[in-house]
Amino acid sequence: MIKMEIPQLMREQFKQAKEIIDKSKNIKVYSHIDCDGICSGAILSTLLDRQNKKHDIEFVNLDVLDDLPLDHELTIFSDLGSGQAIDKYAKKGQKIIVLDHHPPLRNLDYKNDKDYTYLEINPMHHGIDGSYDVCGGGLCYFLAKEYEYKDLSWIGVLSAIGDMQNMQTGHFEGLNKIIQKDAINEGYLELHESDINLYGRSTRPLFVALSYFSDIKLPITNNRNESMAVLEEIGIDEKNNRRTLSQLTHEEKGRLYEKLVEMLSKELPGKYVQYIPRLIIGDSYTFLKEEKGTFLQDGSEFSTAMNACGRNQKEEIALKVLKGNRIDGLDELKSVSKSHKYNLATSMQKIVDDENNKIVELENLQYFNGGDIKSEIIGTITGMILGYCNWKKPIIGFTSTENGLKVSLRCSKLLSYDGIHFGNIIREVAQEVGGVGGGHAMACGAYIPHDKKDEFIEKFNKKLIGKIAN
Ligand SMILES: [Mn+2]
Repeated sequence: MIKMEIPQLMREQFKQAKEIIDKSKNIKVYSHIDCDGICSGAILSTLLDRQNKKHDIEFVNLDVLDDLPLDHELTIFSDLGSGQAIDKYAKKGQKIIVLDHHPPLRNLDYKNDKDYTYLEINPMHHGIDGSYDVCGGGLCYFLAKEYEYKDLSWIGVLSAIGDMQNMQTGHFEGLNKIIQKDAINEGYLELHESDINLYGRSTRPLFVALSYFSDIKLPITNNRNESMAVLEEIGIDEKNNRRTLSQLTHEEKGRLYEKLVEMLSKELPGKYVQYIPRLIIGDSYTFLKEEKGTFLQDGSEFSTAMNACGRNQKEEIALKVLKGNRIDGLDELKSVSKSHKYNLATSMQKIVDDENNKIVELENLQYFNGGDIKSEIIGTITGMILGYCNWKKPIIGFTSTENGLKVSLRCSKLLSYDGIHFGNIIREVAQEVGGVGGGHAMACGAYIPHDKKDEFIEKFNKKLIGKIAN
């Protein structure tokens, strides 16, 4: 593959952004509430601190952006803005910078006829993929690099992990590779190429980590006894020393890999067999400046903690930790993560126990009613439910909000490897029923009118005809 560089025009845009910041005194940053958005905000805020620039930072949902009054000399939007009418109320002489990787509404020439300054940096204006090559935090890092702040590269890597930029191939591509290389060179990151992909590689006993394998429902999925039996069978002495995945030898990891391949081969229809290695293997990331054995060391676990903050309106805690506070910031982060886990577990239990909330399976999809589950966690819950139902079809969860019915979709990675992009499908179907939607290939969502649920399901089911292996 050809090595990707930042295109010349984009390079100039980063220089312009720096000039705009250098000349501004009164600055506001709006960023998104997920891991990528929080990392973006942390990079920008650190950069502004180091320039002695006073600034406010606010983490927001996309829906507030279309009617936003602009009250500052300079407003910076990160990980959002490209798809919203953010400059509706821009006044003469004001300045706007957008650093976003989502599909842009406006083109590159948009700024030319305005009496305010408008600079939008979006990879899609330069032929660069915003799903796999760079995300919001990455763009913010390239701006920080204009100031020589390469020490912030690890936050760029974390943002890309949280944004699932490596989901298709198991490793980073494009501009993300440059950020990864900077983080390694600066001594912040250790890359483990083609590791076994299990969540909790150094914080969970291996049999527990294994029981969370839920992309395809296997005998070990949600079954700790079976996981222990499997480890016993392949000679990994589990009972006596309760090791984590990261403590296994290379040879033991090899045996575990073979066993997972064997189990998956039994479950998968022929057309999916080619994807088995990608389901098991992927790069893993260790942050070298974090304390050994803590959850901040592992890229996936760190990003989960960032998302937990976003889902519980505690972004300021995540920001504090990313900006360096590992004392009370870390304690607060632990307690948010803990109560988040508890909320997920109790919400899950409600659905599993409730007779009225049964999972309904149609020809090409399955769905459930989330009842009063908070809209912030319905996506995560939907992902967890996937481990209890038919992995060959996507699972859709619904929950009621004051802005309409929130829809969340999750599916097995296999469906996206096979070329289905549910983010694009949900956008189309949501629009057809008068809603809005979008997102990733295998994790996405929408808001639709309350009375359009049946129509949405019917249209969605029809759209998938011929795409799902039954
Ligand atoms: Mn993002």
